[in-house]
Amino acid sequence: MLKLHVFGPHFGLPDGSPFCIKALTLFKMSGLAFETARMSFKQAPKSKAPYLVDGGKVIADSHFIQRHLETAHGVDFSGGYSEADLAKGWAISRMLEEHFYFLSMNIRWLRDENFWKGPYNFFAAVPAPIRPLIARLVRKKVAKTQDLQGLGRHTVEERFELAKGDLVAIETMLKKNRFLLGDKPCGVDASVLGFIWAAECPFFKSELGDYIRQRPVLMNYLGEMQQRYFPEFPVGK
Ligand SMILES: N[C@@H](CCC(=O)N[C@@H](CS)C(=O)NCC(=O)O)C(=O)O
Repeated sequence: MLKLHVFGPHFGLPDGSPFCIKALTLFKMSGLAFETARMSFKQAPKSKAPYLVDGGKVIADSHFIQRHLETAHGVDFSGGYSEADLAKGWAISRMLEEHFYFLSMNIRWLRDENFWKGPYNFFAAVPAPIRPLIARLVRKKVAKTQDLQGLGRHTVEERFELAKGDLVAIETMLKKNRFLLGDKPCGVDASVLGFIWAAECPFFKSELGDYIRQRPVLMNYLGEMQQRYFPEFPVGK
């Protein structure tokens, strides 16, 4: 049995991590039977979730999980789109996963009002007396990552402008199409769903969430994808 290791539902979303929502969506698109299990940092090959256990193999990273489903299980995530369209899809997924993700993460992890009611819950398994200490240490690591990566050195307004640029790019594509590349969903939609949904999450106080909620094209897309793949997790709740 294919076992996908994730963090689990949080904040009204199918998972606390956009990468895990992406991987869950890929599985739902694939039609393959699978189970989910809680991730373990000891087992995770790259100390990150999601990862997939398939027989004796452990595959880390949502991209390599997708590739494994394609090569070992014959799943076609191309949606039949042309090479040129799939190239756009690749660029959009990298934009979301290597750029937008960090802008969104900054809002959740580095703002007190969001951190203590949000990501702090990820530390629930840590013994209570040292929980705040461990959480602060990890939060420091997140701040350092943001600083080294560079996005953390911008002002709040500059980060918002950059994130909005990503959202406008997606909205522009969605104005012509029901799904990112056309009238049927394909692999890149798993990524778009994960990252836009996580950023919209109304549990957090976020200018990105407020912005997305004012964009009917993005909200309709989120609603349609959620209904199709996660009917048990209504958008905006
Ligand atoms: N490139 C990876 C990124 C996965 C990732 O960054 N996961 C985060 C959660 S959003 C994680 O597990 N972080 C734990 C850590 O870095 O310690 C993928 O596509 O799966």
